[in-house]
Amino acid sequence: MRIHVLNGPNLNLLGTREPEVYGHDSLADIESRLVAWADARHVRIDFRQSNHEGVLIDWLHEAGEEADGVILNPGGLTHTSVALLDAVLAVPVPVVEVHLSNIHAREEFRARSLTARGAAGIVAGFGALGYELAAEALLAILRAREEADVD
Ligand code: CA2
Repeated sequence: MRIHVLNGPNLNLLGTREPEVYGHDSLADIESRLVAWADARHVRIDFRQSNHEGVLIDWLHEAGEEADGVILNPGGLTHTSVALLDAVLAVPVPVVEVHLSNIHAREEFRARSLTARGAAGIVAGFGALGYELAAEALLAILRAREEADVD
């Protein structure tokens, strides 16, 4: 199983500011935790971050060809990007959206996720643990699909 984990704008700053909202972990800490989770399950993780919408779109297209599933934290683009939603909808593999913070318990504009319309599901509000929960959900979806294919 190969999971591509794509992180959007400003998530490279994690751990430096707003720890009360996003926690103390850096993105590198989150990656290490997720890779440890994945190693124990023979899952391969490709973990990336970009501040650029077009790069994230290219990576989603790439994941559609190379990965079995995607975990996506679109950052602020969650609430604004129709182009990113279109890319999520175009990807033939399941995408699970993750947010460190509970976007429903914050400013009103964060409660709406455009990208979630194309996602298999979303995980929000559990900090770094959310990435493992998203991976767990993705694995369950992929295994269920495998079983359905075998039958
Ligand atoms: O909760 C999440 O994971 C978000 O996707 C994070 C985005 C925010 O725009 C979304 O509404 C929810 C922002 C990430 C910015 O992270 C920073 C971390 C430290 C300092 C500055 C920004």
